[in-house]
Amino acid sequence: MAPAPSALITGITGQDGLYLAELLVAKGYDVHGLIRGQNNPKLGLVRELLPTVTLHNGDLTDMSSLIRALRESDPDEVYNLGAVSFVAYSWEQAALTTDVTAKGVLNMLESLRLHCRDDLGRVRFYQASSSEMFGKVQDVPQHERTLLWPRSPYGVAKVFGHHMTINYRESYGMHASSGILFNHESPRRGPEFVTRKVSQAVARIHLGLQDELVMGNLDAERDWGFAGDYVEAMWLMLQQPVADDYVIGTGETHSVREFVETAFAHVGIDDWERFVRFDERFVRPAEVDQLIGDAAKARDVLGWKPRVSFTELVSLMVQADIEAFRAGWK
Ligand code: NAP
Ligand code: G4F
Repeated sequence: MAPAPSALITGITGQDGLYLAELLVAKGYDVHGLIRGQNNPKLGLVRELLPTVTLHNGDLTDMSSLIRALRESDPDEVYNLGAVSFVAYSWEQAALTTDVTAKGVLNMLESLRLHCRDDLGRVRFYQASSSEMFGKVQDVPQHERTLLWPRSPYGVAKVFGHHMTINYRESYGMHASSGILFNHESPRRGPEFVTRKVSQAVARIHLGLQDELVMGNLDAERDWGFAGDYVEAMWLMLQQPVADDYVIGTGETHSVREFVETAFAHVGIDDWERFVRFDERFVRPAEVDQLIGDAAKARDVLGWKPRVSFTELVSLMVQADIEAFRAGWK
């Protein structure tokens, strides 16, 4: 019998890292994760959800820790999901964002190149690229050949990582793929992102625990999908004989206003405007006005398509938060 394939995931404590690790464990992989910090607050959660996963201490800014994690895990596949991923925060700590989200990709690719030595195609690499790279969009919808025009330090950092991944593929023949993923959400989404901020607030308002929701730009439009669907696309990319880049999105766009309206509708509130207040603090120095992905290549080559609709996504997030807050009362 062939040995179980193995995978190393950076960013295993994040939304996507948890879903991807669960998917790979279910597929029989020997899963390894990189975890940073001397006392990471997510360690308990990872151990509880993923008891069979082996964790390695490391940080994307510390190349020797990456080389060590590769040596210890000896993976067939590496998924580089680790990043400073909150766009608004990237203006406040642009240098840190660059070190982790941009240079961290180079550190990982270079560590992998050294690890693989003379068999550079041996380990397959996935880079978590982002629709934020399209920024001031030059095509509607956006596809793999759309010109990149990032609008935030985060977007600029992701462009670096994206091109570096392509460069290592072209320079060294590495099996390095880049997934250009549009926004994907879930009950595991960090509370700083707009969808979870809204789902938590609506749940709390419904339960009488909060009376207002303070928001920034309600006109921005995003192509929102369910994270559980999107990690399958990551895995499918690394199962292809030839590495490539793929856009992953639903092909639908909705405004933040629509998200808020749909979330309130889930708890039976139609006159939602009375709960929502605007605050300049949440407006960004430069905005990405509209994102909508054309995932035709992923559909045709990978056979991937999203399963969860926009309305289902909003409802499942609000409902999960209602249940979580209720459970907290017990
Ligand atoms: P997330 O929940 O914010 O998770 C980010 C992960 O990166 C966390 O595990 C975090 O670890 C880790 N990390 C941060 N700094 C690190 C460092 N210096 N070294 C190693 N790891 C570090 O993000 P996500 O939503 O799961 O997204 C996963 C990846 O996809 C990210 O690269 C993100 O930029 C990209 N992406 C996300 C979306 C989306 O809509 N979710 C769309 C396109 C691309 P700690 O827990 O220790 O902080
Ligand atoms: O939820 P967001 O913070 O996500 P954003 O900026 O689109 O970035 C996410 O998706 C990217 C893929 O396109 C990822 F690469 C990235 O890592 C991250 O996962 O904000 C969405 C929109 C923005 O236009 C923002 O201005 O919501 C608007 N917004 C309005 N009020 C708000 C708020 N965003 C947040 N976080 N908080 C608000 O109060």
